[in-house]
Amino acid sequence: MSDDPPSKDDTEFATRAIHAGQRPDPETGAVMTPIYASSTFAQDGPGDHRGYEYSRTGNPTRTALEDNLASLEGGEYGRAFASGMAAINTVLNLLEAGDHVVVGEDVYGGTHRLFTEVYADYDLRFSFVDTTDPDAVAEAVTPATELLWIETPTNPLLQVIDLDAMAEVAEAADALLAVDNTFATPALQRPLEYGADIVAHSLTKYLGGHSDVVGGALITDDQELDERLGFYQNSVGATPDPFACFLVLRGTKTLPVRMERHSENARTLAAWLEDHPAIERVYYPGLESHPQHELAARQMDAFGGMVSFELDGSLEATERLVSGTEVFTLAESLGGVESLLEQPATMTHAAVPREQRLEAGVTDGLVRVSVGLEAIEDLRADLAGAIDAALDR
Ligand code: P1T
Repeated sequence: MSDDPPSKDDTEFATRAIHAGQRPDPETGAVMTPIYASSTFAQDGPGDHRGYEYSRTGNPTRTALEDNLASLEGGEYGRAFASGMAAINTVLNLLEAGDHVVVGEDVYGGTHRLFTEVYADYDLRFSFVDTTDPDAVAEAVTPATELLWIETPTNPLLQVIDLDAMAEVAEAADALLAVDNTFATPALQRPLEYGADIVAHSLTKYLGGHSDVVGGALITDDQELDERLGFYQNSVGATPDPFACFLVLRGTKTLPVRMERHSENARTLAAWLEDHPAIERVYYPGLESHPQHELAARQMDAFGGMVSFELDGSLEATERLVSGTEVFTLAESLGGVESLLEQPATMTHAAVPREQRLEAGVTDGLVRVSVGLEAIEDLRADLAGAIDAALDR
């Protein structure tokens, strides 16, 4: 047996969260990766550089983040972007006019908008389908299908999509499978293990974890695909600055610990909501009543921090509820240490046409909560008070 310390690439997830892509600065010993606030890099001769030329193309702080994210997703290659939408946009850059994309009908409203209001004008075609039904997904495939785009769990209905089944459909269609893993994070689910070609993230959420940075990422195992993504990353230029990369790197160090507590708090809150007489329906993959609970238990290491529910009351009562909390803040976004709540119909999914939104199950009375790391007793008491006040009880 060798006495050598284990290579950091072979270590467990919690260790890689802290160390992957990083090492003490060789010159100064700085333990934290420096914020390389430099737009350009000196060359020793024309074209003779030390790995970096210009910060849109590459920056050492960004490289540390990209390597860290790739390691956490179990992939070879990571690319960081200025936002989640910039990352998603880059996947669509791979397509050509006339190509067809099969998309889950329950996806982030901004993703829906990018597909239908930007890329439809470039003659890309989209079919929105119920991705909980692999047969429906297979039936939506046409000879022009080049991409299958899914989220799991979905935003905001927390549907869980069978990654094995999606990889099978994508392979049979000779199409790429891209999975937006923002809600689960690699701490709970690693889509590349199931055969996904690309994993997408909004780093703004759990990976950043502190609601203080906007960013995005793409991870793949395929070198050629990574090179194509890198070409668009550099050509389009929606890249993150080194300070944003530093903040996300700081966030990923505590990701496993945070996800454990987010999941614990969310599970307790979801179970309490399910028993509450004023709550019509609760969406949380950790509840046994969730239609894909068994799949979630198989595919995820824990059930995450997002819960949605429907109040047994009017649209006005729902608006009073989301406006009436004190610990939960009424705001878009998710995945920070603090608890947030919002009404998807008027906020995160307002860009989805009403009829399509209702068809997908995103009702006017739906409330989405991002369960933070506060004491669960305070979260429960806050929601209980807001529900009573909203219903005038
Ligand atoms: O906001 P941005 O970093 O550009 O990420 C977009 C995005 C992509 N994918 C998913 C699953 C998302 O939830 C988001 C952003 N979502 C919100 C802002 C929200 O409140 O749902």
